[in-house]
Amino acid sequence: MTKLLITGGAGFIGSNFVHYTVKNKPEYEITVIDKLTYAGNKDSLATILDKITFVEGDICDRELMDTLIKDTDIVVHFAAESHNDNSLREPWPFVETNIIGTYTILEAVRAHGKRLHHISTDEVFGDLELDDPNRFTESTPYNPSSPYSSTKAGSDMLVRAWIRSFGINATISNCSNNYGPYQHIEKFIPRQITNILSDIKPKLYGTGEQVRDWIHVDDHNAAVHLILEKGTLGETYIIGADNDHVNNKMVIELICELMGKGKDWYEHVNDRPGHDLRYAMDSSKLRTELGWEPRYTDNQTGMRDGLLQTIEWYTNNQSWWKADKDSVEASYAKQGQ
Ligand code: NAD
Ligand code: TDX
Repeated sequence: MTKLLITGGAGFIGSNFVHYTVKNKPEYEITVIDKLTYAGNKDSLATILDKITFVEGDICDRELMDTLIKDTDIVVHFAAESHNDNSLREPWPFVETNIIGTYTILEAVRAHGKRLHHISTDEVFGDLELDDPNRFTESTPYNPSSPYSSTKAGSDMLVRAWIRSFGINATISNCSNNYGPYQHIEKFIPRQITNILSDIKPKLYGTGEQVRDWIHVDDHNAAVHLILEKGTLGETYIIGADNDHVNNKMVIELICELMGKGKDWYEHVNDRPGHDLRYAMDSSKLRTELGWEPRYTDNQTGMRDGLLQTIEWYTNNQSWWKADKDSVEASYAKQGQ
């Protein structure tokens, strides 16, 4: 058995990764380390808690991370503060977890000679103009806009430096916007689905012309496993499902339609300050070198099947999100959002 330490495994992508690994990769013995911040939820792992070891703790805790990493083979590092809107209200937790937390993991990985895969985002590249046909590649220069994306860029730079200066065995992936089950309802897609389920109109920031290159979380996690199995050490891989023709307005209209509402049953609210316009990812390296393909695709928006599955999950799992709904909406209402 290979020992896998998953940081942030009670969060959205991390918990889906743990489910995916338990189901499809029996060769791994899994330990999750998670601080259980407002974004972490142990209930997301409830059905598989007997198949994993769960440690509640902080990735900034040097002693804890040293002990855990000494006793593992591979670290997959998802833990982060992840929400742009929160980073505009209170940046410090982003600096602490994303930068100091990643540094702490890197030092333990270096001390014990372990393999690391670092999970990152397309937002490190900044944004493109709405009419720019270019896509981000592995060699696009970093140009982050928000406190969130700048701390993710900082964490990627630390990993790159530890690879070059200390020769650690690490890979990095930068993925576009994920959607799927277990995503916190502060985020765009689950916020709108749970709004409709709560009889609240969905909320579109500004004009809704902004483009996010959406990918289903299982497609992201399948790519991460492929990188662990076949990726070249020291390399960065872009992960994206070619949905850069879909803007926020189209997504909100599709959610309204799929949930039986008129396609205009939403309202415009205040825009996000510094709102990135367009993200678009060129994942050819991952596709040609490692043979990855997304499974959630279709001819219309590339999202219909994945959104239907996600809507069904939020409809059938209301106890997972209901308790947070009022406070999330109250906090957005203060910003006119
Ligand atoms: P999330 O906010 O849903 O989950 C983050 C998890 O990390 C939570 O369980 C939280 O409790 C935990 N955590 C936070 N601070 C911690 C700390 N100091 N110590 C230990 N655990 C801590 O985030 P997500 O959307 O699942 O994102 C996971 C990773 O993927 C992040 O690194 C993010 O930057 C990256 N990413 C996210 C997306 C996306 O669309 N959500 C896209 C690309 C990359
Ligand atoms: O209510 C909303 N209405 C709205 O129009 C919310 C919450 C968002 N939006 C817009 C803002 C963005 O253009 O939808 C888009 C997506 O917003 P978020 O879900 O907040 O995601 P984003 O800011 O794009 O960042 C996400 O993808 C990249 C993740 O949160 C990051 O962790 C990841 O790195």
